[in-house]
Amino acid sequence: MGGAARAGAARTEALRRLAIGTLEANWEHDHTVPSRTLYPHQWSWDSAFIAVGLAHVRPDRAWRELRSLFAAQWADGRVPHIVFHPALPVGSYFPGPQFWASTVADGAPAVATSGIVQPPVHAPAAWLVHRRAPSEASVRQLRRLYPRLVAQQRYLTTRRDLGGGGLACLVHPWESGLDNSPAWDAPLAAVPADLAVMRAYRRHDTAQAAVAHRPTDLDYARYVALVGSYRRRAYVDADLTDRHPFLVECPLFNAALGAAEHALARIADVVGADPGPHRDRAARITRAVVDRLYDPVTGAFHPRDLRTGRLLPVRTVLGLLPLILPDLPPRQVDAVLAEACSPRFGLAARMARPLPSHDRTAPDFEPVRYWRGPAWLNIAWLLWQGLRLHRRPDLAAGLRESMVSTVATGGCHEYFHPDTSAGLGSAAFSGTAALLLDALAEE
Ligand code: 9WN
Repeated sequence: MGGAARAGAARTEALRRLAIGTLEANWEHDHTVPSRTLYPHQWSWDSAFIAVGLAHVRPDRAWRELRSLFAAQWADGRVPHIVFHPALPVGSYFPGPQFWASTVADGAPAVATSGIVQPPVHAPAAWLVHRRAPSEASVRQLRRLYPRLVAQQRYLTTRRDLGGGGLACLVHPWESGLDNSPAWDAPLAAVPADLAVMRAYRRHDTAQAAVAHRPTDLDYARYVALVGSYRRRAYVDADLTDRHPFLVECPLFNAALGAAEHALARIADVVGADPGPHRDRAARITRAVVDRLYDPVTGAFHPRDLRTGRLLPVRTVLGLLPLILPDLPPRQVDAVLAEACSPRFGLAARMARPLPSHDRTAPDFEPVRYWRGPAWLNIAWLLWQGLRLHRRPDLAAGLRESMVSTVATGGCHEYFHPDTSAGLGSAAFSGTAALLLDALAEE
């Protein structure tokens, strides 16, 4: 082994140990907390990413992670974005269980949860966990999860199809996973909110992380107002179109919805169910993503604001994620690649800087504020999946190396400075650890 190869192997080993140690320290009896300080409960899409990473080291925990999340599924099929840990003291997270008051809603589980959802990345995650080490036990796990994954899809494709065009509609920016993305600025500005309201609450996040790295108080006033609007309707989706002030169709969320049907078709094959309906639904969702969210004029995907009926012109990393759809037509694949490789996002076979969460050339690009510029490993990982799916090994390798070197520079942080890769947010973040493990396994 030459010197460079030895250094490479040592880097891989050190990063693997860091990632495994982070996941171990964040394991909490039947799930992994995203961060002990900032996010001490269980989060929906984090758990899916965490399961993908755990599959490399503790497949038993990977299944446990998914099972514990789906144990909190509501009767209508929704998988809540937070499952609260009952033993934690009041004030360990805002907004906590008292604020959401889920247990009074019809069909909510006994355990306290939030009432909203996050991108449905769980079926592909379950499929990846199985594929990593297929066995009779993993087929049994798939069999248990399959009806729950189907119910999750049914909820999103029926009750949440508020626009009537075959896509799921988000009722809160938290549902996108990219909370304060500039994508949501315009629809959020229409949400009536009073900053003074925040005096009644204590934000937990700004006690743990720098204020300049987090959403603003005005953002939070609106987040709180939106939860209030949904909670007053007991989290019932019927009639939301007339009454709820935030209704958007997100390209990432809906690409995940379509990718989930593709994964379910594969899972159905293994568990002895009919994959046909999943394939049909997958094709319909991909068509709807293209018809409703692709703008031939800009050559990019944009979120749709159902309150105005228009596409939101802002270009964020959300617009690149339809690449995770295996049946995305070649024209849109080319458009996404052109957008990703443009100076806006800087994707390349050799990347000088990590993939940002927002257009680097935009005037409202903010390099340290959460989803308004910083680089996140979960987003890079999703795009990496898309690049491999659409057979761009050169770009996939460039992005993978960028993911690994970002963590090598910044540590196992929640997000990273998009120029320097300095670590930001939580310093021991499970999602980063898990997806790093997956990226390292490809070496
Ligand atoms: C609100 C847990 C979650 C992630 C989200 C990320 C952040 C929560 C917050 O943390 O959101 O859901 O309190 O800011 O934006 O993607 O799932 O890691």
